[in-house]
Amino acid sequence: SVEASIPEPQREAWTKNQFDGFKNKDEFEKEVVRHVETTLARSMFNCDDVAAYSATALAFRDRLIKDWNKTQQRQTFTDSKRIYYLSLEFLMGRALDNAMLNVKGKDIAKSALDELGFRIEDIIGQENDAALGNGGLGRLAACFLDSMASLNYPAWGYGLRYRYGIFKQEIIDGYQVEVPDYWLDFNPWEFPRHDVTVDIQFYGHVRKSQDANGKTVANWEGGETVTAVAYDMPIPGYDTPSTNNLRLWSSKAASGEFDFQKFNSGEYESSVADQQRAETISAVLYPNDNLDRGKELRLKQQYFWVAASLYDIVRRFKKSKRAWREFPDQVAIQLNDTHPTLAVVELQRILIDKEGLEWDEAWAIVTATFGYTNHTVLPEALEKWPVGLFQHLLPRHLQIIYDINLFFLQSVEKRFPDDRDMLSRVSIIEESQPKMVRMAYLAIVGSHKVNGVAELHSDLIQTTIFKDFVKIYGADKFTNVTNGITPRRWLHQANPRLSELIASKTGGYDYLKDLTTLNKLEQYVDDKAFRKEWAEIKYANKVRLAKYIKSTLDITVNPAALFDVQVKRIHEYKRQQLNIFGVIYRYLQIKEMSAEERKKQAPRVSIFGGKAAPGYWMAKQIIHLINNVGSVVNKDPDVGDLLKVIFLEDYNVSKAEIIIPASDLSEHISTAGTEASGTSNMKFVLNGGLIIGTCDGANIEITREIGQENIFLFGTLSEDVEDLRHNHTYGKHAVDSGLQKVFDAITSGKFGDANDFGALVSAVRDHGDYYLVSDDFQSYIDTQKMVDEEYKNQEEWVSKCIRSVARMGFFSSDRCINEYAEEIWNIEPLAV
Ligand code: T68
Repeated sequence: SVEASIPEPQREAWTKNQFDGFKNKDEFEKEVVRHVETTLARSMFNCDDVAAYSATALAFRDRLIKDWNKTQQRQTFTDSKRIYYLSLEFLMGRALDNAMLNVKGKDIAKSALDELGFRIEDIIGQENDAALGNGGLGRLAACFLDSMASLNYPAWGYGLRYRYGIFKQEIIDGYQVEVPDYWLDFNPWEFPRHDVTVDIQFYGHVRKSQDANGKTVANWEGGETVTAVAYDMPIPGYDTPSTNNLRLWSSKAASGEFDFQKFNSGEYESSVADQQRAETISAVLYPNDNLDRGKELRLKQQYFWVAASLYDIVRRFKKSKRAWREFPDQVAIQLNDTHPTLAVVELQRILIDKEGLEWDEAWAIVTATFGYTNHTVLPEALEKWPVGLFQHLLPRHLQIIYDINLFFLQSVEKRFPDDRDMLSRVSIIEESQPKMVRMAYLAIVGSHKVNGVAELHSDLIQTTIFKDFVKIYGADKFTNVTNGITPRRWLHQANPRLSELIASKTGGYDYLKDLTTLNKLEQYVDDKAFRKEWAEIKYANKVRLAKYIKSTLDITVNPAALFDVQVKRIHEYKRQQLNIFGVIYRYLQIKEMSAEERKKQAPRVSIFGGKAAPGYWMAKQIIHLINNVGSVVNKDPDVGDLLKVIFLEDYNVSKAEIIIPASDLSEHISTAGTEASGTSNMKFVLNGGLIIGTCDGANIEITREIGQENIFLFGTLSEDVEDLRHNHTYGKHAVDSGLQKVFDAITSGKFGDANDFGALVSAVRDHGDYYLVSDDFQSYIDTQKMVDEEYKNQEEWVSKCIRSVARMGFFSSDRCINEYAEEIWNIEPLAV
C-alpha cells in the first residue's frame, strides 16, 4: 500500500494527521473563512466577491490536492502504463464550477456561501477563463483531460504555461481590437514546482567523436540554455477520486545564464534583456487557428515544451529500472496535431545519443510510442519549417530528421522501385526553395497510428493529403476517432436545469457517466407535460442570454424569437460571410414586405461571435460587416422584432456556456470537406438546439445518429467541391439574382462605406469563390425558409429537439477516449 512506504517510526504521525478536506457545510465554511483571513490576509469587513472567489477556489483546491496526491502515488506504485497527451493548447475555461460539480460539493458550497453573504453565481463569475487555446483543437484537449480523469486513465497533459492566453476581443466602431489577456495575476489552480526544472538547449553545433568502443557519437554542444519550470494543474474526474495532472512549462533564464559579472559591471540592462529573452518563449500563445506562419519563436516554443516533457517522461520511466524495449509498454504519447512532432526526433536523439541504443532498436521504440492526430486538410495549416531554421536552432535534430528520411525513403524505394515520383512526393524534406521539413510526414513516419477526427475527415486524409502513405504503410495504420465533448461541462454545468430534468427521467445523474442512456428520453417525446417543461427551460436560457445581450450591448431582443447562433473562430472556410449575406437577404425581403406579410414573418435574432486572427484581414472584414449590418437593421422601425443582428464580443469558453443552451438553431456551414469535425455542433444539439449545416465533419455522423428529419442539411457535397471550383476558375458560374441583390445593397453603401467590403464581395463574385458561397447560397436560403416554417410548429420543434438529445450518446468524449485507449494507446483504466 501507499502508507507502507513511509518508514515505520514516522508512519503514525503522518497518517493520523492527514488532511481530510471538508465533509460538510460547516467545515467548508470554516475553510473559506480561514483562507480569507490567513492565505489572503483579509477580513470579513473587506471580503468582496473576488476574495470570496479566491477563498472558495482555494478550499476546493485543497480538496482536490488530496485526491491528486493519492492518484499520483497509485500510478507510481502500480507502475502502470500512462498516456501523455501533448498539446500546445488547452482551452480549459473556468475551473471552480467544474471542480465543485466533479467532486459533488456544489450544494455545500452554495449554502455555505449563502450564509457568508454571497451568491454562488457571482462568485463563479469572478474567475478568469484559462484561455490557453484558439478554438476546437484546444477545447478538445480540455474535454479529453476531463474524460481521461473521469474514466480513471493514468493520464498526463503536457503544455505551455503562456503568460498571455488568447487575446481579449473588443469591438470598437464595428472593428475587432485585440487586448492582451494577462491571466496569471492570481491563479489558485496552479502549483509551481520550482524543484521540477529542465534545462533546454538551443543553437550550437554538432561535433562527432569516438566513444570507448570506437563507435561514432554525436555531441550537441554550445548554444544557449533556457530553463523550463513545471506548473501543475489538478484535473478532477467526475464522481471518482481520480485526479490527474496537467503539467505546463514556463521558461526562465537558466541560473548560470544570469550573468552576475555583467550584472555587477554596469551592464544591468543587457543582463535583464537576457532574462527577458528566455521568458519570451512561454510568453504568448500564437493566435492563429488553422494557419501556420512559420515563425522562429513558435519553433522554439515547440522544442522547449517537447524537450521538457520528454525529459520528464523518460525520468519517470527510468525510475522503474526496466529495459528500454519496455518503454512502449509503459508510455503512450499522443501528438495533438503536428505541433509536438519534434518529440519523435527528441526521443530518438535521447535513445541514440544519450542512452547509447542502436538506431533500429531506438526507432522501433519511438514508433511504437507515438500516435498522431490530424485536425485539418487545409494546406495553409499544414506545418512546414525551413531547413535553414532547423539547422540554426536544432542542428542535431536536423541530422536525425535527415537520417529518418533516408531510411524511410530507402524502404519506399525497395517497395516501389518503379515509382520515382513517389520518393519526392513523400519525402519529409520538400525540395523547394528554400527546402522545408514537412511536419505531418515526419509525424506519420514516427507514429504507429494516425487518426482523423470525424469519419469524412479520416477518409479525406487517406484519399488526398496522405494517400501515398496509405499505399506505403497499408490502411491499418490509419484510423478514425470521431471527436466528442464532455457532458459534464457542456450539459450539467452549462445547463443545470436541463440536466436536472434529464436526470429525473433517466434514473439520476448516471447518464453523465454513460451518455448513451440519454436514449431513455425518447419515450417522453409525446409526453405533453415533459415537452412543456423542456420548452420552459429553453425559454429561461434564452431569457438569460437576452439579459446578457441587454447588459453588454444595450440591445433588447425578444426571447420568443428564434435564436440563430453562429459562434466559432472567424474564418472564410467556416463561412460566416454566407450567414451574414443570408441575413442581409432576409432584411431586404422584410423591407419589401407589406404590413400584412410582415405579420406572418417569424421573428429571428441572428447571433454571431468569434475572434479573427489578428493578421487575418478578410476575417476582420467579416466582423466589420456583421456589426455594420447590425447597426442598420437593429434600429430600422420597419423591421422591429422581426430581425436583430447581434455580435457578441470576446467569445470564449465561459460565454459559450451561456450562449449554447440558449440556441434554437446553430450554424455549422463550412464548405464541404474543410471542417475536420467541429465540436460545437455536438454541444448545441446536446443542449436541445437544432442545427443547420453542410455535409461536413461530424455533421454527417450527427445526422446518422439523430436522423435526417432532425437536422437542416444543405449545400454541395465534398466530392463535388473540386469540380465546382474548377467551374469558377473557368467562369462557368454566375452569381444568382438573390445574392446579386445582397451585393448591390452592400456596394450601394447601405451598410457603411462600400469600399470597406469590396474585397468580401469580389472574393465571391470575381476571384474564384474558393469557398463556394455562391454555389450554396440558394440552398442555404431555401433551407432557412424551411426553418422558419418548422419553428412555427413549436410542439413538433420541441419533439425534434428531445429526440435529438436522446440520440446524442455517441458524442461523449468518454466514448472517444475509450476508443483511443483501446485502438491506439493500449492502456487500461486504473482501478480506484
Ligand atoms: C480544429 N482545429 C478543427 N486548429 O478545425 C475542427 N490550428 O474541425 C476540429 O473539430 C477541432 O480542431 C478538434 O479536432 C483547430 O482548432 C487550431 O486551433 C490550430 C491552432 C494552431 C495551428 C493550427
